[in-house]
Amino acid sequence: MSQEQTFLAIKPDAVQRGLIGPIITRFERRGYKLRAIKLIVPDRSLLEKHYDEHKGKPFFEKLVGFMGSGPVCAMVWEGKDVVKTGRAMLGATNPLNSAPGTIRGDYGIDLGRNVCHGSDSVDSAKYEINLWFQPTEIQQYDRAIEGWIYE
Ligand code: DAT
Ligand code: MG
Repeated sequence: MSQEQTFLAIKPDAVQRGLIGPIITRFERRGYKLRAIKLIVPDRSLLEKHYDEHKGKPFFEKLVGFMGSGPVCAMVWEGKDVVKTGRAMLGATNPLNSAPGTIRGDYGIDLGRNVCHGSDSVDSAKYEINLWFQPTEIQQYDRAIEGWIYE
């Protein structure tokens, strides 16, 4: 079983709206394991690296300004296929196109307030986890319920 990891960040809008708990609960209930979590106001240098692929696009400055406007809840989640499943749980980038039942589809309306970030590939997850977390901030632990989640 491949126990991959993904990087999730609950964005400043969702932190302000009290959505940290509901978002974490969805991943916990699904069976995924929380490996790291912290509240952080990301500085410009971190955000430029995080959103490197969008540098030069018309929305880049607004995006970086928004993401640095307050605390973000940064997390590492682990489990089978968690990168792809995490993206499915988030929904489409634009909340108006996100199906009900997804995080963005249940909690968001505007593109620039789309609640939560999730890595889009295993490679970008590795890059983002390394960018946002020190190795000592990522916890290794066993869960007694593992056999009730995975066959
Ligand atoms: P995602 O967050 O689903 O991976 P993305 O990587 O394409 O989406 O874009 C990063 C963020 O930038 C996205 O969550 C919201 C914002 N964004 C994307 N496209 C945009 C656009 N056309 N106008 C304004 N903001 C945009
Ligand atoms: Mg993206």
